[in-house]
Amino acid sequence: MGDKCEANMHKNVCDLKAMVNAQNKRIDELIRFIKEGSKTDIPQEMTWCTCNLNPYLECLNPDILYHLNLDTKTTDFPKVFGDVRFVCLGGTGARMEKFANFIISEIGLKLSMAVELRNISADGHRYALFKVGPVLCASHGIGGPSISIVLHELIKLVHHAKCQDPIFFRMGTCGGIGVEPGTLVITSQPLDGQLRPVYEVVVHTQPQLRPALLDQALAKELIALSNPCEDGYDTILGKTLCANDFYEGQSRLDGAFCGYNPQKKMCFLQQISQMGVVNMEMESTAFAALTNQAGIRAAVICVAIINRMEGDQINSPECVLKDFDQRAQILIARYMRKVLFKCDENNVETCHCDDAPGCP
Ligand code: R2B
Repeated sequence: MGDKCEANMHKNVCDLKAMVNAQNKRIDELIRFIKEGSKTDIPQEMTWCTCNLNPYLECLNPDILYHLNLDTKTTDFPKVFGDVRFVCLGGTGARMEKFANFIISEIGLKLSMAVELRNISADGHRYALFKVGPVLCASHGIGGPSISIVLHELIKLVHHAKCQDPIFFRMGTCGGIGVEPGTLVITSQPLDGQLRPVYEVVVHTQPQLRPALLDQALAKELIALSNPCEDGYDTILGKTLCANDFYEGQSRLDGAFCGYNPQKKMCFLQQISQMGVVNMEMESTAFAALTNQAGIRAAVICVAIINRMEGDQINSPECVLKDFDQRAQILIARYMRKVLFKCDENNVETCHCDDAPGCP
């Protein structure tokens, strides 16, 4: 390793230490926010800045994004991915392929781009990745570890590609807490299983708590784009409990094991509901923490497929679940049209969108 690289690294390690101290301060602020509820605003600092990233990245030549089956030697990142404005993640490859096809027509891409739709990461055999114009669509699997891996690589991808202020979305399904199935939930604050607004990463045996913060302005913009009367369903903003498990971690009574009774379960659900938790899923803290660390604006939008106050098993018919699945996609497409074509569909006056399909 050259002297210059070593000196750079030393400086970057100092910067990183300063960043960790700043993050610890922010975690204290956040814990205060959670205790005081909505009396205070969530502290916000959002700027996409590659200076927050791993200082050792610059010394990698090539950088291999192993799980996405991409590397900086054989792919010209700025050329292939430089135009990416939105990175959308969802659990399965099938959902993301469907979303990629949907977005083609929603943002009016030419047919030739649709013909070229292919899973860029197919040979990695882990995640799916599709690119449709300025939109990247990636699958993330289930849980924090799975989404964390793909996010590390997607953040490096947008960094190597020199993307300008990319916005990240996670779309998915969730259990509603006192919320009717079909309701679209936008997360204001993800909480971990201990109800902390953080994502815990164990580094060298030591737990590090990373602030799990999402962009509040983006969440509000998304809510403003919903239209309950026309949509036929509600879109709400609330806290999300992010569990590390689908069964006991979410107080279900239908797992292979269960060490509590129905009263304990209901008591827990009531407790989190009173704290403002409206849904449960399994990726939001990791997603919020990693995007926040990179200074990337991000939002989590999940459709409730069950009201957990009423049961544990998901027994809605396939066609109902399919309809639910589209709801986050529709809202994200509206947001993209607004950004790409300066088109606010709830406010015809501000619409300058000759090319925009479906705009008034
Ligand atoms: C919602 O659904 C999945 C579990 O079935 C998980 O990814 C989540 O967050």
